[in-house]
Amino acid sequence: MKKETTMSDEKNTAAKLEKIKAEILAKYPTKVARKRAKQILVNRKDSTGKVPEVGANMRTVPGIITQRGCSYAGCKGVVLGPTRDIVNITHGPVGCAYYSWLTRRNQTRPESETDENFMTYCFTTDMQEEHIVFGGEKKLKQAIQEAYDLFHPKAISVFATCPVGLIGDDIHAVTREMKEKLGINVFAFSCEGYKGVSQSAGHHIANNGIFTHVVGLDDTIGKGKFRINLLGEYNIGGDSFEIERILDACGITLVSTYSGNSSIDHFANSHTADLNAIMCHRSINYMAEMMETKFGIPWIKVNFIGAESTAKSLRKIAQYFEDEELKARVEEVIAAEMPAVKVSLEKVKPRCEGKRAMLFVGGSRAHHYQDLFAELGMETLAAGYEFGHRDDYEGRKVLPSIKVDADSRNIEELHITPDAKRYVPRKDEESLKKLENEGLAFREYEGLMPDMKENTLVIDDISHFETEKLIEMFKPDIFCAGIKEKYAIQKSGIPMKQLHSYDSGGPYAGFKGAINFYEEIERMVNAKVWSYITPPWAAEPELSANYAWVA
Ligand code: CFM
Repeated sequence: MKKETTMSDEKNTAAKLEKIKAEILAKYPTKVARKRAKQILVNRKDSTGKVPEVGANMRTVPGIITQRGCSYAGCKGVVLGPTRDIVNITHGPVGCAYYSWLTRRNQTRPESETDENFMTYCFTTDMQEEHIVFGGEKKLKQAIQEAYDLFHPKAISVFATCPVGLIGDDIHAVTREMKEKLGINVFAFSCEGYKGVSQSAGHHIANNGIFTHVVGLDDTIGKGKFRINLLGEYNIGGDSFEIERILDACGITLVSTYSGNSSIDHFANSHTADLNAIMCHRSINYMAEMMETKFGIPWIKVNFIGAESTAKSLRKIAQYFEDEELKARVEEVIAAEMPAVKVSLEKVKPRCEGKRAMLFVGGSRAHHYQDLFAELGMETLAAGYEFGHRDDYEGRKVLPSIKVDADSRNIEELHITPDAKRYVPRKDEESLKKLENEGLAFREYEGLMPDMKENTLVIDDISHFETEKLIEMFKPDIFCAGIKEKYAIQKSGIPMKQLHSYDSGGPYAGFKGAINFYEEIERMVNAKVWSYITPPWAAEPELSANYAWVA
């Protein structure tokens, strides 16, 4: 029989979590502990329903092993990486290009045999010491010319790595010159790795660059009565393919996805859509805002992770278009898809119910995947983002109170105004108000914390040490994070699921994706294999080695 939780139980849990937090902080020097204290919170609403303020988007203390990546990774890898027909050149040392080459499992499907796919290539200027000393602009020009001669792409983009910013190569002047010379779209991103405090800065820089150089170049209004863009969906493990299948079945036309399974032509035309549906708020909310201001396209938040969440998101889109036929079609699709979901859940839920998960991923998945675990009857004990901002945790209502620090001020904010000819509000304020009164929220994202159960732990930018501590103290049934954490967690005897690359699995979005996820998690949380492992540090707490010096 399920035990009912009483008020005093909850107080006990809260006190226990505060104690765990204190234990973790006790290991840090005072200054570091003070900073981390703002980033490690017990999730609790006050009497007005407000969640506590979280310290987020702050610099990681040097020496702490963080999960975070860099600005270049966010710009080149995350936002531009999944677009198949732009030649993306990394201007920098070869390592930056090599280690960001196809590591994210984003898939693509060219529409025809003549449609290019450059994603399998690794383009780089391979800077050497002489370019660092004497400048790399000449080398960059040569690289752009060479890429053009070999591939004749529609567009070439250039991404700055740390040394490029340090030596001051003017990559924008080079791309302007080459754009004129070659007659194709050539543009650059000043996304040096050190900009901002994480890959989040790179997302913003990527949004600004695509908006400035690509969006709005093609005004052709395509076919379809219900035309939307899907923002912040990157087709990891084929997620976009599943979402496309569902939207298609509903009769909803996808003008562009940012940027899973996308082409530069989709971006160029995306300002003709009538709605922006945002999956990953963190990486792409800037684009939604700019498109609304310049072209009049409203945006709503959606989530296609989880079968119920998918159904809810489809209903939201149908509600926006205020079309009875579309609403009926969406209900038909949901009704056709749900039986298989139910069959799967009936099979796996009894073996998952009550198990406990921890999720520490990026800037949206630590929230979205809680829905999938909830569908399995599993509890999320602790969660957090690598690089989310306060609005991702607490909701967009806190935006006006976020202090802009020097690191954020470093990232350009574009000042967008309505387009003189092409600004067409898709709905007037009155219709938006009416829809809002009917429960459809525009320009709104509630954040991870209000949705998460109270008396759970929320940790921003979790460190390796904290990860180990959580595992030791809670022994969760599954831990979700990335490749850097994977093996240490498994060696601790806990099943580990990568929620960035999905290991080799997926898709997990949409209805079919949900079934894939249920079945995989059921296998993982019931597999005993990890508990049989004796980690190397249990047998030999300190590894020793001798330095060998060969003269
Ligand atoms: Fe958005 Fe992403 Fe994520 Fe992200 Fe990422 Fe990713 Fe991610 Mo890895 S854009 S914030 S920068 S949903 S690569 S597809 S999985 S950290 S939670």
